[in-house]
Amino acid sequence: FLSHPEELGVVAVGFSGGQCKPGVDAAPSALIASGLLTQLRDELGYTLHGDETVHLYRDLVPAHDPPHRGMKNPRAVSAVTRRIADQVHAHAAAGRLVLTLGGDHSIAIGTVAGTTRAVRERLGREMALIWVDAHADINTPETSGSGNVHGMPVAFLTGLAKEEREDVFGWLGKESLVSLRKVVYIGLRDVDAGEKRILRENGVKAFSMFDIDRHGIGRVMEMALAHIGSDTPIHLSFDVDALDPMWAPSTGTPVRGGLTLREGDYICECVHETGSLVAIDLVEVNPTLAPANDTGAHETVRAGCSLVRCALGESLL
Ligand code: HAR
Ligand code: MN
Ligand code: MN
Ligand code: MN
Repeated sequence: FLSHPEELGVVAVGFSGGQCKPGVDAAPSALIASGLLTQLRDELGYTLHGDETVHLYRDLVPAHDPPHRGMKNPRAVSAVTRRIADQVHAHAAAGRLVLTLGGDHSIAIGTVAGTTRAVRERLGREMALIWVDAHADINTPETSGSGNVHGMPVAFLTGLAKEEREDVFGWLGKESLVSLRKVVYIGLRDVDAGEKRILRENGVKAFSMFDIDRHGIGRVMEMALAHIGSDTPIHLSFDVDALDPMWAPSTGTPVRGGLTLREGDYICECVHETGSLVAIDLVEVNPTLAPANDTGAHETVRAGCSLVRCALGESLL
């Protein structure tokens, strides 16, 4: 689906307004400082587009941003994700693979809107979304208990949550939405009651940690990719908290009982193997949160780099 599969559009997003803990905005710099982009260029052979400067989008964050429908920082998250959508769209429209380094998971409102629009325009087809996460991130503003928008991106991206106001996600048009039938979850283990109801009522394909324990990650990936069907462009949105805190402790909302690093890498390898990957997000790495020991941040960054390299084909012999 890519006219230039060896070209990588990189968007580094230092944004944390979709949740309340500072520090997740420092992730792109930490990932880049640990050598991720150099490895992609020198070892995996990608040509990189876009600069290595980390966008902070400070000019887009309004001084006064009171809650709207319970959402925190609604105008800031809306304006930043709208800008990200344009950045990602420009790379995808040029036929490049797109790598976005977050930031909290609210930024996926921008990344997925950008790719889904480009895929529609360029190929005339619908895109699939693989969401790897401990959380479902499908709260509507009304079902959310926290008001944090990083718990809502899938609801906005599938049209479950709608808003008229242009400055609060009203800019998300039909062309930016993904069908709920084309969303597949992997790694879920902390899903709110309202979210469970949404998943059930809409028959959303979801593989929880229970499914992974029962069938093994190999069989789960077969089923996940079979649901999507071959010949469908895939956007992979990977929340590092899908990994067990043993591997990725430095993240805002760690949940025990998660994926091993090897299972996470395997998910990325399988998606790469399809040849259908058009974009990947890596989000929720927070290098300033290192519970228990000071190697936690380093380990989390290393795990994030490994996931990205696997999705971009490192393991291919
Ligand atoms: N479900 C909870 C909420 O809506 C927590 C969700 C968020 N945490 C994340 N996203 N890291 O995956 O607030
Ligand atoms: Mn080319
Ligand atoms: Mn998430
Ligand atoms: Mn999560």
